[in-house]
Amino acid sequence: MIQIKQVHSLPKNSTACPEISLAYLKPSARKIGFSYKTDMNIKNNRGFTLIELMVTVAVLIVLLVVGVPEYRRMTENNRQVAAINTMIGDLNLARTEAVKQGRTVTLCGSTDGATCNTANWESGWIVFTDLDKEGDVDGPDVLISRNTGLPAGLNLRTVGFDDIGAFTTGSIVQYQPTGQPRDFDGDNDSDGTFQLCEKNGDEKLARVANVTNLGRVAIGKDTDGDDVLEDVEGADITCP
Ligand SMILES: [Ca+2]
Ligand SMILES: [Ca+2]
Ligand SMILES: [Ca+2]
Ligand SMILES: [Ca+2]
Repeated sequence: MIQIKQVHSLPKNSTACPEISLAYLKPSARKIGFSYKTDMNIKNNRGFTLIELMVTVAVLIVLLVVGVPEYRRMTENNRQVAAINTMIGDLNLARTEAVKQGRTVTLCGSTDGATCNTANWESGWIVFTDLDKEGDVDGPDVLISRNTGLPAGLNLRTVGFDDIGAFTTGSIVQYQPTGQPRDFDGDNDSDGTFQLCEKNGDEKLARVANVTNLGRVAIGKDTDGDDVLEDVEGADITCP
């Protein structure tokens, strides 16, 4: 412990504090004080030891190995949920408008926002009142909703719905004023499934929206516990 026993005399009436005024210390004491301060600086500014550096790098590697895939999976999951929820929203909208307006409402894959021209729903789709049921926005028909396409890396396709007229299989669903999907071939079976898949084709990552014969929409379930959701008929879906 450093004790300063000797100081120069202070001028009379001085208010300076001898304990902090180095100018009044003897040169030897000033030297000791300077040395102490320098030691503190050295202690505060010392760098990492090799072990500390290795521990830090190891922690960073663990964070990257564990955290990056988890973050990517969470991002993909959010993207899938948003996409299938958008489709479910438009299915419910189409059904509601068909019942409310008492006319057919068509929902179909569309790349141009005006015509039914694709079964690849990830490229976009439209919802519109369709008085003549011909799958085109003409006469009194009104465009109700339009989706311009899903993020890259996703497929959205249908299975099970009736093939309607000359349209490409799986490209069109028509809601009747009863709220049911149109039964084009009269076999009292008009349900179907929308399945959202990653383009890598992994069924375990897919999302499913099932449309019943009554027109109700429900999220697909996995009743057999194999991590693959099932379509409206109860079969595991298959990604394209
Ligand atoms: Ca029409
Ligand atoms: Ca049918
Ligand atoms: Ca069916
Ligand atoms: Ca299953």
